[in-house]
Amino acid sequence: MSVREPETRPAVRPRVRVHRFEHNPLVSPGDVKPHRPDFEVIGAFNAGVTRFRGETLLLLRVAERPKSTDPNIVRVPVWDAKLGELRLETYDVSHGRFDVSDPRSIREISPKGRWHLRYISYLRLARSRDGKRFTIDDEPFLFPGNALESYGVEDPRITEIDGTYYITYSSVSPYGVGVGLARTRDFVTVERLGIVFPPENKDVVLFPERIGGAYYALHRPVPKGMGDPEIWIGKSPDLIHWGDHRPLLGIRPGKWDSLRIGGGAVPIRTPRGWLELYHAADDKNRYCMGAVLLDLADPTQVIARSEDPIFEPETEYETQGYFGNVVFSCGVLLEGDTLQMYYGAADTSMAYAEMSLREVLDSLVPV
Ligand code: MAN
Repeated sequence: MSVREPETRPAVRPRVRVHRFEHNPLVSPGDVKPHRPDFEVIGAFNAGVTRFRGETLLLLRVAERPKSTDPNIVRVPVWDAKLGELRLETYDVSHGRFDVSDPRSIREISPKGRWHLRYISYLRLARSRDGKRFTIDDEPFLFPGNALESYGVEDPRITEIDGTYYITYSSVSPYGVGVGLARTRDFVTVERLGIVFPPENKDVVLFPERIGGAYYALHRPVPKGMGDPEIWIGKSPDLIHWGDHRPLLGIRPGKWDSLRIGGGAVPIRTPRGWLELYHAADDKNRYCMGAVLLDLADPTQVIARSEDPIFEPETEYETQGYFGNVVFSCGVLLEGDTLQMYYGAADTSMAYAEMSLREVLDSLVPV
């Protein structure tokens, strides 16, 4: 005889109300001057955010490619560390020898064919007094500068610790995607501290304070063969050397976070725990934002998590673009009860939305 399980109904959770800024996007590719005249800006997105000397700073990921008039010719920009300049690799895609199914990359169809990015990304600052109208710096802030960054630097997160601003970013090259660490105190000069997580890893987010004497980071290794792209947590005495790694948060088959997940914003300390806003893609590569709550004294412990996304691509600037159906936040500020979310939309532009911290916390389901 089989015993029927009692029917478990999910508790009805209040939905989080999201208020998008009416003049979104905040920054579009057309607002950004390319770093050289023969290039065009195709994206200004996935920015890190912080407050600095009374201003809101966005550290934009700017993606540029060489201007082209011939659709059969793809020119791939690569930072040549030996020459100390960009080199353009040219591919004729008219003979069907290349896989161009993903607009972001190109690969020769052969057993040894490697992926190349069709653009190069670098980091550039935008500054604002009101958090909405931004003035973009004329010069890049962090441009690819070594062999481990030769395909670009992407998706920065900024964490302030004791007056120093630490920047983690994807460092993309033929060696794979690793995570670099840099620091600045003035947003004028910047010092690289090297690769802190080797390939393949991305989405590294540093906690803003020591916990029990140690620094903590969320990171996202990409196992090949066994395992999935999921969020891990690691510990460090000095932000450079990382260990005691553990899986923290997994994908959930059949749900909005079924394909891959990664840390998004710098964790926010709340009375109920560390609130982390993370991104996730489903099987259709649709990127949404959700949240997880971690124990204040031991952030390796998950307290609660979003059952449904709290924020998903809906508007035209989120569903259409270089890579559509993407909302991707690398930074959220807290003002009273308001979470101020800056986010990349469709790998094209930067946008802004607000939500209530209390509503987000109330929406989470204990795990
Ligand atoms: C990956 C990264 C992000 C990008 C998303 C969506 O997670 O390359 O930079 O925003 O994919 O394309």
